[in-house]
Amino acid sequence: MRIDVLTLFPEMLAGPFDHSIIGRARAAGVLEIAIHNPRDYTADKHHIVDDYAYGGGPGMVMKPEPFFDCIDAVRAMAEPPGRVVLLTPQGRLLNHQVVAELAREPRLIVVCGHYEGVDERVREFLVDDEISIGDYVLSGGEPAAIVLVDTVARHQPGVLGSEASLEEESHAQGLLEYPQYTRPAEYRGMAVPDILLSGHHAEIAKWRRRQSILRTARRRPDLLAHADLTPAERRLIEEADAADVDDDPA
Ligand code: 4G0
Repeated sequence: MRIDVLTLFPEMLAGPFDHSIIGRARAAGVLEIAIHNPRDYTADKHHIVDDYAYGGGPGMVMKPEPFFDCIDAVRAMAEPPGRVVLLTPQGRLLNHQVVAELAREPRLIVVCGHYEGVDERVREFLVDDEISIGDYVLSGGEPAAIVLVDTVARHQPGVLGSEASLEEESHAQGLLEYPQYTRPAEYRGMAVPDILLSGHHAEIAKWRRRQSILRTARRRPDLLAHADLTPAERRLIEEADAADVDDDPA
């Protein structure tokens, strides 16, 4: 997969794309990332990328020409043309399903906006998809682009340790993850649950499943609507609700 990112602040993206999951995906050759600055595609002496809003009002609006010209040039660099994704608080909310959908694309062109937004003609005639990473406003789209690229990179085959790890992960199953422990077995009087030290793999799997279900019911009941639970597991939630079992502070 190839991802082209358009940003007026390329320095904000260089570091994050060289490390951790994204760095590994690039090193493995399953993800190619190229960063472009629309300012480099301006023709005027001062390389102006923003202007006052028609009709007045506070704040600057990003001009259309640098985006159209930059995307024309970027499209000519590789095939296929690629879906143009704008990161905006007005987009559809990013979740596991949207990530999986985007990760199947052979190429994405990701646009980071700034100021009060971008000229509406960019959105209407250049952008194919508008995505939001959550219901809050950022100073610019760059942090959202890092989130989008990271999540999409994790879905590329061969990026995570094993193919199974993505499927087992939180949200793929529609459930939150179970609690994890490592050594020591007791630390400052805080013990690891006995079951995890027992070596009974079937019992451990049952305990973890139960923890995932109860934790999801407690913290994110909205996720349970789409979770694949047996009737017995649905009853478990009702019993837990009644008895208030579970020592989760959340
Ligand atoms: C476009 C994304 C870009 C329009 C970008 C702001 C939050 C997100 C930006 C605006 C962003 C998100 C209309 C304010 C840049 N903030 N939630 N800021 N407007 O994904």
